[in-house]
Amino acid sequence: MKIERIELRHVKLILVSPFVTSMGVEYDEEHIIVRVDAEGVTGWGESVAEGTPFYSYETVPTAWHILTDFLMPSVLGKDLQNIDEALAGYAKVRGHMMAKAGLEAALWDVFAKSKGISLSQMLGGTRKKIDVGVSIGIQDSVAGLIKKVEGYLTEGYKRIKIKIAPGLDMQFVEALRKEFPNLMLQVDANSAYTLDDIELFKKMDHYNLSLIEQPLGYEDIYDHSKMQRELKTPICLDESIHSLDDTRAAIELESCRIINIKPGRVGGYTESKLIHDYCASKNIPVWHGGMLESGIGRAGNVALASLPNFTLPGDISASKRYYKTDIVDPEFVVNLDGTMDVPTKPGIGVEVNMRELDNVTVRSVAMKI
Ligand code: OSB
Ligand code: MG
Repeated sequence: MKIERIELRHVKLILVSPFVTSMGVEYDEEHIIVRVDAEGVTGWGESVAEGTPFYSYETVPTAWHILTDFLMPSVLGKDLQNIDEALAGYAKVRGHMMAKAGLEAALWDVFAKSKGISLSQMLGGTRKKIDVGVSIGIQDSVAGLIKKVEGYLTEGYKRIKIKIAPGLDMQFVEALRKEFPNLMLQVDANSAYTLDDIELFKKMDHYNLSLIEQPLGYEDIYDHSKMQRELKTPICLDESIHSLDDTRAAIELESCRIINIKPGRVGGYTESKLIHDYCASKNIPVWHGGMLESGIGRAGNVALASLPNFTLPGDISASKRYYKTDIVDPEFVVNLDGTMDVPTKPGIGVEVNMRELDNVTVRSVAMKI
């Protein structure tokens, strides 16, 4: 495929409600939409670098810089036979996983569409529907949280994840477990704790949580191994895992028993698949994380989550849980049985709603041959 044109759009989507985590409050989500045109085929991807460097060091401006100055020039004008050729072209760029993943996603969409197959099929997906959960930000009150959870359970979601932060943790876990004894429940700390908080996690160990996500340092693997040793509940790593090598280190050190895969955090679908396959070989379940994506990124997440070792429900929720209007057609919906359909049409399998995309675009740039 001859790569003829690449366009970036800095988009800003307003969340339906503020998302509160140990990292701060988000009212809107800024990402980069990547469009690649090749031989009459248009592919779409989303870079999940955010407006702030709080989850990751990457931001929209750093990803924009890496994309326009290094990644886009390395593929533009090339006649690519496959995705690996594109990756080889920018292999010497270190880090900047979110920038890389946005471009790689658009290229996967181009190749899948050119072959007339769905992205799920091209990635090796085996499921027609995926199990989905919802990630709930820190609420003002326990009563408010219970109400939110009730609403999501009525919509069908299979499991609930709540964000926690020091002082905003046990009361929520205790109340939810009391109210919903059989609920599939997990917590995400986004690196807000240290090993000094071990007693708190030993208490949490009695509440039958499915997992505890990223309690310790955002680059840490070693301290998590010390904490995991003290707990029955599986630790799941998110922030600390950027590659297959990180995954191998974490599993060999027994730092976690579950891995959260986000293509943006590991540099794209190719690395995600390597991590997925390695975890499968070690009997480590994986699940698909989320970065409050628009429907473009979500479509890719749903396709990736259709691979066989994604055995736990993902942070992949309906479009309306995030945004009043999504930028794809049809929007993503959750079935009453807590599943989401994997698109079957070629590539990402949904159309981009150009009017809505224009509405949320803050700036754009295009490079042509
Ligand atoms: O830690 O999983 C996280 C959103 C932004 C940044 C980090 C995280 C999250 C979420 C939201 O938990 C998951 C979703 O997209 O629904
Ligand atoms: Mg997380």
